[in-house]
Amino acid sequence: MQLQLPASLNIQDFLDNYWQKRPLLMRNALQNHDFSLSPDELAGLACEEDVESRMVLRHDQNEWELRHGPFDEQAFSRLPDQNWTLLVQDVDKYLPEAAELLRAFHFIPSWRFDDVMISYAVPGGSVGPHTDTYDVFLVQARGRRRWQIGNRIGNPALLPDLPIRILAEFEAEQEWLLEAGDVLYLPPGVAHWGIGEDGDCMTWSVGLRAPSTAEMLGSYTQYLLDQVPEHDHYRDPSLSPQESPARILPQACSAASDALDRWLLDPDLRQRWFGCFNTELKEHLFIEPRTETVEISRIPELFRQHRWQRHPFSRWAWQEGSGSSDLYLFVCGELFELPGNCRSKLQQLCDRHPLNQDLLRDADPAFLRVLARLINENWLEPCDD
Ligand SMILES: [Mn+2]
Repeated sequence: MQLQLPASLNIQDFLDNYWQKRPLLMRNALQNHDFSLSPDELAGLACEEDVESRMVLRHDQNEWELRHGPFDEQAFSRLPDQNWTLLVQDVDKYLPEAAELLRAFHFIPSWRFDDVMISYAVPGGSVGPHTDTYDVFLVQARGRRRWQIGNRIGNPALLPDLPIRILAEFEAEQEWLLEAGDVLYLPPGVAHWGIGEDGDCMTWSVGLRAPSTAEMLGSYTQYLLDQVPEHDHYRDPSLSPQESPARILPQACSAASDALDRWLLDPDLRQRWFGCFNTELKEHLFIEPRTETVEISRIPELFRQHRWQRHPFSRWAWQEGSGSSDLYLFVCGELFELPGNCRSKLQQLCDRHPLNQDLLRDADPAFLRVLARLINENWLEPCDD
């Protein structure tokens, strides 16, 4: 299943002219997807311990309440008829039909996706006008939601003393009523406000990952700390007696920056870090390794017995290597190095669903060794369908 862009637009046009630039409303863009998940089933998910969920209630003009899940059944029985919404994060990790939705957006690199968040809203229900720092595809799955969008704003003023980020000022520049199957794309920073219109309004939000530069710097320096040997220390440039012993000469500064740059600017380290960083799991998502480990010799048998899939929590990416190996595979924050003849296998492993015995045909032993690790970590698992 694929996203149906408006007839006048091909994928390249979309990427050139809209992606990260301007909003686009796509009517009937996802007609055949399985959106049968009911509000009750969503509420059921919101009651589960490991699932991240929240509820937003609007009591008055500027009075908003945020409740955190997990919820119990009682929490749902005492809600008003209007002005509240339930949001459940990471539904793609739990429901195959939500994971399937991500594949409709195959034209965006898969490691850029964060999650599918599903929201249910009663009439008037919303999280208020706000901006996000990432791209989002808002997919109307059931019922109708009224979307208003405003300007793209850099650093907007927020209403004070609220548990959620709501814009102090919001002026709608465009307004649409989305019906089931319609998709609204929003780039980062566009003010938006989506309000439930009917009693059965469900929106599936496909959210991208956009780490802040501060977050990346923090992660990269942390990564470097594990690489830099302890015996690497500051060393003086050639010294001469100084008129003022307290003065820091430019040569001394350069010596320090050179020492830092050797690590900060190392292209191979940056490349390795970027792949690991982008495939790290969110903290609350944990994949339990297999209790009984699998040897390489058993892999053919396991692939005869089952088809396989990447664990729904797991994150995958690959790159041409720039250091000791031709290819780098990144899974859940870990790097695996492979020789160049594994390229097409690697691509299958990261992109195909489900995986079958094709994956093993003429595979290099190095590839099979990696497969055994992936199976033992449970990053690859048998798939039931
Ligand atoms: Mn939003």
